[in-house]
Amino acid sequence: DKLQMPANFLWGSASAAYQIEGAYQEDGKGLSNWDEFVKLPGKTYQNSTGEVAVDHYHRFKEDVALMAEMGLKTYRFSISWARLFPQGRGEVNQAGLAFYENLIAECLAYGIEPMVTLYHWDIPQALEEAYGGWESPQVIQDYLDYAHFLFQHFKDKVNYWITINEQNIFTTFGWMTALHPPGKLQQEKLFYQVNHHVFLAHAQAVIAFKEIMPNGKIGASFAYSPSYALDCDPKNAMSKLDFDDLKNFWWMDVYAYGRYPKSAYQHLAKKGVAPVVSEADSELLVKAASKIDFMGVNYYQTTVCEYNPLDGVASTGEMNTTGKKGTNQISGVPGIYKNPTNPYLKTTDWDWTIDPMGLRYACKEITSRYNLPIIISENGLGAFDELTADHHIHDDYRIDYLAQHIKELMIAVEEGSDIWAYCTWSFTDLLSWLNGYQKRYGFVYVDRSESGGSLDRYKKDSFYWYKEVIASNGQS
Ligand code: BGP
Repeated sequence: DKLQMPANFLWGSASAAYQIEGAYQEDGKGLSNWDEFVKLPGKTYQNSTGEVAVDHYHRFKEDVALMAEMGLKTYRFSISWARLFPQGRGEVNQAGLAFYENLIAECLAYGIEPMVTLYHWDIPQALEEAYGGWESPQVIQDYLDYAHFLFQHFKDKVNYWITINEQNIFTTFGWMTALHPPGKLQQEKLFYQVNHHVFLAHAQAVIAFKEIMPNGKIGASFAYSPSYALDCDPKNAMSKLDFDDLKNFWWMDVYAYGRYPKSAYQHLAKKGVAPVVSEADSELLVKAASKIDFMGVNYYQTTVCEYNPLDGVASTGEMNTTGKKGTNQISGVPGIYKNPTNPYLKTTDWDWTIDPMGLRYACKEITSRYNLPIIISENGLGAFDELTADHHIHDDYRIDYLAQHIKELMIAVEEGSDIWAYCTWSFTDLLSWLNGYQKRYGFVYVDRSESGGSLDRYKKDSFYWYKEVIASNGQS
């Protein structure tokens, strides 16, 4: 029997406001933390910024027309909080709102289901300055007001909502490895406190949402990197268990159950860095967990776990941002785990493992642990693409990557996972946060480099291929 996707399966593609829109100071938009962060030299590859990005703000009609030509069923994008609320709160900026109204109308006109991410890493700078952004519990009310406004405004138009994109990544990079704003290093206690605020903001939004749109669908998108124990040495198996509690279940358990994994919490409490969880917090988190509709999964790679002695490697989380293989650092926490390379897997030029079966693993794990439907909200291959003289991009490597992942996803469905959507990262090429414009993910090539470009769009070979995948519901 051939593998099959459900008839109403949402084949999609994803993006995020800062990486695509540009127009960073237009029509009354306020600045975000990222607008400020990229001004600091050396933070991004060749100091690339999203000031212009791929100018989606002005070219969204052209981009959505390309989506329609491809037959895309859903388009996942994020809203720039500071475009809507330049001060982070208060009066809505009508011109900013009009952009999203038009974008959503354009999608709906072509029968493309909009999937909206409320927060994809760009917090209004005004809130950073007012009270330190996510570091203060004040952010919870402001995020809720922002979310509430959007739920009310788009309740008849948007069915799918994602509260927070990759909470684990933006908090780790922001407060542990200093790679993202606010650029803090090893602030472990603050890191867990910030996360607690994000969880509470997410939970408040979920509860508010269900009152406004009882039939709408809401969840968070988690960057899930499933882990494998290096081997059957019990020490390594234990390191995998601890790794999962600290790096995966710490987030997914809160979304799905409303509580932190117990042994990880105890470990962090002993260290004096666990967040304080009041009874009211607990109630709120449990209530929200009972109301989420799906687990959003951004899947790129898997991890290997090996026991790490007390005097072992302590990583700062340095990353390969050049696309020159082999510049990745081994990460680890002394006394708990380290993450050696996986000899069975190939890697991308940015040293990310390529593991299609890991996607099936992720789905099965979530299905058995949480019994929730799943939306794959991101998956894709970052690569150098070459535009030929006659304007083609022969990205057979991307086709190969996506085809293998889709096949594993279909097996996951066969094996019992309830998967609603598959969004590739990304539709057009766009800014990679730390890796500039040379690391490309799109079906549509955008002529731009760190220094600029015509911004013209060209369909890659993968564009025509995915179009067939959608038309045949995964059969080809
Ligand atoms: C995810 C983010 C996306 C996107 C993607 C690719 O973590 O949610 O915004 O950037 O990763 O990552 P990168 O751009 O680092 O290659």
